Amino acid sequence: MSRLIQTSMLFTLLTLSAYAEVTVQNPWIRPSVPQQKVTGAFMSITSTTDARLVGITSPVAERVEIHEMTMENDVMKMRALSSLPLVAGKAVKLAPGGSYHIMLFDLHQQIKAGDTIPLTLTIEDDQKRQSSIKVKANAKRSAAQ
Ligand SMILES: [Cu+2]
Repeated sequence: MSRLIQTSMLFTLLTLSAYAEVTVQNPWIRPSVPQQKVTGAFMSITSTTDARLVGITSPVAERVEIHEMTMENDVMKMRALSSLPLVAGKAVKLAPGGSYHIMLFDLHQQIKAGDTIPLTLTIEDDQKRQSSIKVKANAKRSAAQ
């Protein structure tokens, strides 16, 4: 087989197996006080192709959940989602007071303002292939700080 054909076949394989490219902007986390066991994390996530955020882990927490806020009988309620859809090219905002946020449970340590907290996001594309993205969330009291 000629080198040219080999190269073009390789290129085709790479193109077919391209994973969703995901960009995370301004990841941040709320500082905690001593003994506090739960805190929230926020960010904006954009995928180049249709995908889903299917899980999050962090070394600082026993469990990390994706939460959705909904209005039920005039009361705001939150529930854990098994996955969060990421529509191609559309930024999904996880923000205080918004539709979605991330919650960390059973914190192993206090999170102090100025800390950098690692989070690993698991993304599943529309062909059910998973990839992970590591982000560092800045501990601060608001998105703007
Ligand atoms: Cu929550």
